[in-house]
Amino acid sequence: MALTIYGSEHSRTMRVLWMAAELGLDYTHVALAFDNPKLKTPEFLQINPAGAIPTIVDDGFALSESLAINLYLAKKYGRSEKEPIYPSGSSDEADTWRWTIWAQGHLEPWVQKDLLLRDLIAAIGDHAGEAIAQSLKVLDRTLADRDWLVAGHFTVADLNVAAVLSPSRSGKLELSAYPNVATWLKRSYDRPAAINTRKRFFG
Ligand SMILES: N[C@@H](CCC(=O)N[C@@H](CS)C(=O)NCC(=O)O)C(=O)O
Repeated sequence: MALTIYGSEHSRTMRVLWMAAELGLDYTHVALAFDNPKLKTPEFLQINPAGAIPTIVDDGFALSESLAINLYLAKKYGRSEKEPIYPSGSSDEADTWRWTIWAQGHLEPWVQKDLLLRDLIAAIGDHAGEAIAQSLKVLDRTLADRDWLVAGHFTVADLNVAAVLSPSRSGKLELSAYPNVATWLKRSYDRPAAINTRKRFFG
């Protein structure tokens, strides 16, 4: 197996680095920043026509989109029989896709805007704040009766949603009204693979 992960740890690539650690994968890390001109060279555009990170090449197979990469890696390399990181069974699998698509489609756009456009929020009203509150309410309600989102144990669904709410983002959100989200996020980021990946790349 030869896996290369392209993308700086100061980007969405961090969620892929976390997944690689959960899976105990060896990989080559090419830490290109989001504004590195190499992303727009013909060589890089061949592996990701969007010229963005993260991108991986796994035994010659190129894939982009961070959450899709995590689904792929979890499905291909998740080995645990007891608590597979890529859940078995079509309903748990579908629920995992659901949480991933939800994180990408509903949560991330507003978390991202909240981060990047904080100074413009006054101009667009508090729509971002309201949209994030709605999503956090959904997540908090879901986590009221469980420790993990799917299958009764930590899965790629938790990793993908927690990664969208990474400390650099969620640290700027007021989570006191969402205690289940706060404890679940802590539980997720207290995992050895999360701690070790953050330590490895952020010191
Ligand atoms: N939805 C994509 C977003 C990829 C993305 O926008 N990556 C940023 C860095 S986090 C980037 O490479 N920006 C440079 C560009 O798009 O030119 C994912 O989750 O991977």
